[in-house]
Amino acid sequence: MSMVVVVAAVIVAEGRRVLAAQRAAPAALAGGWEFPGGKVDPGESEPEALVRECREELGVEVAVGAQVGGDWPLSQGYVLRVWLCSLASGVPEAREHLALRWLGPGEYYDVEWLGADLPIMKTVENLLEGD
Ligand code: DCM
Repeated sequence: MSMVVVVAAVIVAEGRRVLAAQRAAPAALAGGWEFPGGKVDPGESEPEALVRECREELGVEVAVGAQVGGDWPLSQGYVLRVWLCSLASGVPEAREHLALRWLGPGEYYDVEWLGADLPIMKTVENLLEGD
């Protein structure tokens, strides 16, 4: 069975802040918070998809850094792959999300993370603590 790859960006800014985005759709996920991203298009590399999705959804250019873990489970037939990113230019705006929030240390769990994203937040917290 071929898996659909979804990529997501953990955009990290000064002060160990990470960008969380509140989904607008579908209804089952709306209101939940995620690391922004989306499906890889045919012929596109995963980092290319990450850059494109951040451009489309947030209006920013990102630089892709280290991958966070391997394959994160999503719903059946989907797998999530995640990278740390930094902002190369622009200020994120919610073009497709309901809202955006920068979360600093002590705030990482102030949003209702989607089930797939919560363990990623935990791993990222550990990574950033070690910096
Ligand atoms: N998804 C998720 N967490 C993310 C990114 C995506 O749980 N950080 C899920 C939501 C959708 C699927 O992946 O079920 C495809 O995402 P999208 O609709 O954004 O392409």
